[in-house]
Amino acid sequence: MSDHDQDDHLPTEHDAQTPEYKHSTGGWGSLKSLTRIFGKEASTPEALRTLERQNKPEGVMCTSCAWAKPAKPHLAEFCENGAKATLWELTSRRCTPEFFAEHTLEELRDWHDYDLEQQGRLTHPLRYDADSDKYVAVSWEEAFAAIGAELRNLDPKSTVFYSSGHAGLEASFLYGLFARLYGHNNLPQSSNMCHETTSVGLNEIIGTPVGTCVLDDFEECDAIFFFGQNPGSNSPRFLHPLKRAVERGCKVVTFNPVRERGLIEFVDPQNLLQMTVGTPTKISTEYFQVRPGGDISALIGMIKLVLDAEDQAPGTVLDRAFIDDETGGFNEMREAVAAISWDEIEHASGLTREMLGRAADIYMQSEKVIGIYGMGLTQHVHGFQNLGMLVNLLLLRGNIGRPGAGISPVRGHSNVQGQRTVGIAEKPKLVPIEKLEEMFDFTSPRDEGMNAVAACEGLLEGSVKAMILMGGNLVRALPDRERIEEAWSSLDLTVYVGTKLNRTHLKPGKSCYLLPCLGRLDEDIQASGPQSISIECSLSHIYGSIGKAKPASEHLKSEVAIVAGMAKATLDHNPKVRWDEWTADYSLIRDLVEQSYPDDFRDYNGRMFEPGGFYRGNSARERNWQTESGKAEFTAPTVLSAIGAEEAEGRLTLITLRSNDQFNTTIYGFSDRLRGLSGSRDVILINREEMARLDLEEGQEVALVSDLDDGVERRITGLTVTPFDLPNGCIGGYYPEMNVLVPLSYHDKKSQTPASKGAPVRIEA
Ligand SMILES: Nc1nc2c(c(=O)[nH]1)N[C@H]1C(S)=C(S)[C@@H](COP(=O)(O)OP(=O)(O)OC[C@H]3O[C@@H](n4cnc5c(=O)[nH]c(N)nc54)[C@H](O)[C@@H]3O)O[C@H]1N2
Ligand SMILES: Nc1nc2c(c(=O)[nH]1)N[C@H]1C(S)=C(S)[C@@H](COP(=O)(O)OP(=O)(O)OC[C@H]3O[C@@H](n4cnc5c(=O)[nH]c(N)nc54)[C@H](O)[C@@H]3O)O[C@H]1N2
Ligand SMILES: [Mo]
Repeated sequence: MSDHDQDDHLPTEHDAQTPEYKHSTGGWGSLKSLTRIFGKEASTPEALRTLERQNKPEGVMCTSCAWAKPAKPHLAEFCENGAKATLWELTSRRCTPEFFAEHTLEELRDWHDYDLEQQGRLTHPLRYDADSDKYVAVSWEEAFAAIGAELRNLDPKSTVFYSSGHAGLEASFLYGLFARLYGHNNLPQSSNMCHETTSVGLNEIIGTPVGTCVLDDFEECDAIFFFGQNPGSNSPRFLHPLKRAVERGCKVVTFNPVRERGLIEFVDPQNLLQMTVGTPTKISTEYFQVRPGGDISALIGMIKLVLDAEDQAPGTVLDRAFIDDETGGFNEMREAVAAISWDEIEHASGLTREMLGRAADIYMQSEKVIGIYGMGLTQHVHGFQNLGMLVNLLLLRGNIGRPGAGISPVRGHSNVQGQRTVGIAEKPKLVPIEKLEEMFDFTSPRDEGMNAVAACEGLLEGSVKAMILMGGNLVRALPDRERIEEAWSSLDLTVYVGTKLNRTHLKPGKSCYLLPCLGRLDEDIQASGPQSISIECSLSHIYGSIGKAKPASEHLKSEVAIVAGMAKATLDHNPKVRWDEWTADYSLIRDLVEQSYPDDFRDYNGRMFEPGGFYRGNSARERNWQTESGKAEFTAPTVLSAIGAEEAEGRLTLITLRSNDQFNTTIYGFSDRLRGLSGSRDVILINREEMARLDLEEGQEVALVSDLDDGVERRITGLTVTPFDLPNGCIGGYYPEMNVLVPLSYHDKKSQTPASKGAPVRIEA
């Protein structure tokens, strides 16, 4: 079957690909998977000590997802994936200059991504030597001086400073400041491929770029509507408040083309009684396998039914006062919805009127409703309309801006939201530019910088000359991977700040440095003593985090120190800009953040270790709508599906999925335990009816080709046909393997978030 089964370092727990998984999320399955990783990652006792402190007040904040950390944590306040991330970072394996002396980059490019990261933590700053095609050790001084010299030679506007959402608020604030002092706003971030639809969309319609809920809302809500977010794999600690909500009678209504385990049932690994007796908690009251992109129509259907109910019993269903006082665009939305027929809705959503009636009934019977969503709504060409329809539904009954209700995007990387809060943004209007200019006595660039898609376009056309990556693995994570990888080598300068070796590091620009940083779990000692950092979660709370693990090597530097080192070597002296003092004492950086964002970060240093984090507030939660109109805006639908390509004979919609055994481009193993799959990630998932229609056999090898008519050939071969319960017309595959097939130009209309859940493809037998 798979090419990985023979590998001895790979999991052997589920050798066969069994689409029917019998066990719940959490429970023994997750403990077993953890034990497997713990052995495999060759971790240290340090790792166990770290896990004990994970996500607790005065502890260390998980490096995995961005879910909130409760004020009263569990004894073990981490999930399977948080533990994996910790073990992954605290491995005892080391990727040293001796390793690089033995391997050219050309040779390493033949390795599997998994094997690259398995070499362990990077230990020394490295310079790429083109003559030998190898990385060689270099001193920090030499590296900074060379990077500074290159940057001084380049036009700042031709350089790009990327952040993956790993680095803390302190390093991120300095990184954004460095970019602006140097002369650009080219600050793309991982969220550009992720929740940019949220940042742009929610901002336009309710005047906030982030969600409006806090943890307490989950203790009060009567119903949760879940669209395209998979907590079992991607934010497992969320399963605890979810389970508590269900147990006190809250209804959960789920829309997802895949029947995801964590949304069906849950066994609490922290609850010994439940583990031994083994009765799982049923999570979803209703589970609808919507067609990919069909959420717009599903929501239109529900909105229609709510409006009908109001017509039948006027004054009993809608929150009229709220709609009149707080919102705009209701009538336009109502007319647009009325013009759409049930046939259209049923076709586009793949759901019947009766099913949507059940969902609408739950909505109308519930006083307090939360709308949850993730990549299933954001990564679409009409992602904005997805969000618009969900917000419409909530606004009808005043479900934004009161306790127990609201809209809650579940964010990805642990500090992805926070980085945006402190200035990682390509749009200067999102940053207090004037204040920064005053504080640091400089003139900041006012023109809009590049987001991830614009940076790729610049790379392809040759106008981008340098890429500095604060974390991330962009040649894997970006759409149109093959074209991007090819163009990458033409860069004049590439600087990679990371913890472990990845594919992108094997693509050097003409001048290239690989700089190893401390991870968040590592002890960070600077001139004034041990340092702490801070992060922001999905629910807009800020938490201090203290790493205590012994660093992988004495040569590592913190991200703060690396940003400062590069900046000092690049910029002219400015007495207001004190890189050395800031590096010596991060509390001084927090003072600067507080000065720049006084409302959000009041008494930052004083409050950062408050149990449960401190809340930086949210305007929409207070019904203070910071939109153009000053109101919350209804959105009139203009499309029936979020998919950007028309339906056509033989055309299928590809949804790219994550397994519970990966964190983005980091692949921990080849098991997708919660979906009952394992062994290989080079598969296409497809239902048996489609298989018969397309004349495909289980286990057959096929190729997948892009079916977007843009003249670019995109193809992946050697994929194994694997039967899986999905709606007709769509297939599933794994991210990042499938990124070759997601076209760069195929993205959300407003935010340019790549449409990774809706790429048009064709199967070639
Ligand atoms: N273990 C683990 N945890 C992670 C990550 C990881 O890779 N691994 N990544 C982190 C990051 S950066 C992020 S952004 C988050 C991502 O977390 P999620 O937002 O959960 O993202 P995905 O798993 O990509 O997709 C979510 C769900 O969308 C469904 N879906 C696909 N298309 C559609 C559609 O058209 N409509 C609907 N309703 N559903 C659809 C899929 O079946 C899937 O269950 O997770 C974070 N946490
Ligand atoms: N087709 C498809 N494409 C997608 C997605 C999808 O669902 N489908 N999802 C998109 C999403 S949501 C996202 S967020 C992006 C993610 O894309 P990326 O930003 O590329 O994120 P990661 O894969 O998390 O980056 C992993 C690397 O970060 C480095 N790293 C880890 N910890 C640290 C640290 O503490 N500091 C530093 N400096 N480096 C560190 C390590 O070297 C590691 O190899 O991919 C996007 N691409
Ligand atoms: Mo993400």
